Amino acid sequence: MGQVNSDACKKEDNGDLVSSFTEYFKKIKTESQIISPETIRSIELHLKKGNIQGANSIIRDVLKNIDDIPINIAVTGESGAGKSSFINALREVAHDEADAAEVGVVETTMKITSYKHPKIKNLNIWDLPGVGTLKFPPKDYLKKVEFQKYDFFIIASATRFTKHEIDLAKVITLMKKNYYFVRTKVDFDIDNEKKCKPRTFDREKILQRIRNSYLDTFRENKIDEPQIFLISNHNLSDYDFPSLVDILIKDLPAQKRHNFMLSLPNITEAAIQMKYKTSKQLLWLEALKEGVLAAFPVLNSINNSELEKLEANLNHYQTLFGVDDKSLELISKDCQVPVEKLKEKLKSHSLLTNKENETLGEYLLNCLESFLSVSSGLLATGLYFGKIFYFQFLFLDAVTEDAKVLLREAYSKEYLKFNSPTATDHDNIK
Ligand SMILES: Nc1nc2c(ncn2[C@@H]2O[C@H](COP(=O)(O)OP(=O)(O)O)[C@@H](O)[C@H]2O)c(=O)[nH]1
Ligand SMILES: [Mg+2]
Repeated sequence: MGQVNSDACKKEDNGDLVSSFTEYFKKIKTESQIISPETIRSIELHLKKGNIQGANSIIRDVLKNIDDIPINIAVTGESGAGKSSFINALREVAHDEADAAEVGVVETTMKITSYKHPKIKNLNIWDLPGVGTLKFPPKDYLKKVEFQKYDFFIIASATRFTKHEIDLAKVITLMKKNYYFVRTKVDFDIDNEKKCKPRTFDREKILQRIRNSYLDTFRENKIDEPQIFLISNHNLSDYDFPSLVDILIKDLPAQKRHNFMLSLPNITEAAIQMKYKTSKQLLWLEALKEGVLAAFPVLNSINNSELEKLEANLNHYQTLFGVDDKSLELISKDCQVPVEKLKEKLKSHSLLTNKENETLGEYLLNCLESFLSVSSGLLATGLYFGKIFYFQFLFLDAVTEDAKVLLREAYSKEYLKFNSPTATDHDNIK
């Protein structure tokens, strides 16, 4: 693709810039945009008037806050409801890790504990004792737990929701905050039914029956029919957890979505895709902020300082997408596959290692050429970004693909473990 190597391309053109920006953000559903529709409109307006500086200054302001914006999630429910397990699952922390929330501990005090997300530094999940534990009226309870600081409340239960919890939900609404009822341990209900009534077992019917039983309680207590999410903390990808995540993202203000989406565990391809989409939006904004070039940059020479930047960027993406060395070691232990075998399946780990008979610059350029030829849009925009951004787009694609490959591998290992009596015969990745 001669286009990539070419040095002299189109002139800078505001028309292109406006339409590319608008086109790009129009394609993203409003509920997953990481900047508000008003901000998008005002950037567009500046671009239309040819005021690139004005547009850049808005983008700069947005980007300044996006990484540091705090997210505080409250998880409340009676002892045994599965709060600690839920918090560990959200943070992708195993129960036996040092900073895990302790599971199976009976709470009798008003102790509130906060858990930092291991990768998203300003995301905290708060483990709150149940409103019924100390028999506080909901208003006093909310005052005690400093309700203002939370973005939303998860009200968890493994059985029925008590009158205290339903009243709490009403007061949370009065305080203009969102709450979500989460019914944990549905795997338990499903397994029980399967064992007790193997012949008439119908998973969907059971889930619907559980859901309906709650809707009746909510109706009786005169609260607007809220959604209830049935989940298993032992298997987040199953049941309603993915729908809960979709709703949470939609309900969050745009500027909080980026960090929240990045914090999600890699439980499904859809979750990985969400991380990809949010990172790509951010990269577009960063590239625009740095300024658009009049010509396509020369890509096949990379100096040391650029290489350092690229390495840091690739490591950052690998960590966020759970394909860094540390994560691979954990996966290797779980799946009992050597790290080196896993790496053979992944793209991102070989991107910055030296190649024989080829300089790193030439190698990356080749990767980039094939990447740009399939990822329509980046060149079709008529916009040219700084050199580093093309590599970042390439890295982002590679780590996304790697995360999906690992998810499939992990799933196939689990599948083999549970379904094949001779699982060990198949236990090596081919
Ligand atoms: N089967 C199943 N067990 C769960 C689930 N969530 C939690 N548990 C178990 O329920 C018990 C109490 O969980 P924990 O997270 O400590 O509840 P907490 O007291 O609300 O923090 C522990 O033995 C957990 O392993 C779930 O979704 N499914
Ligand atoms: Mg607990």
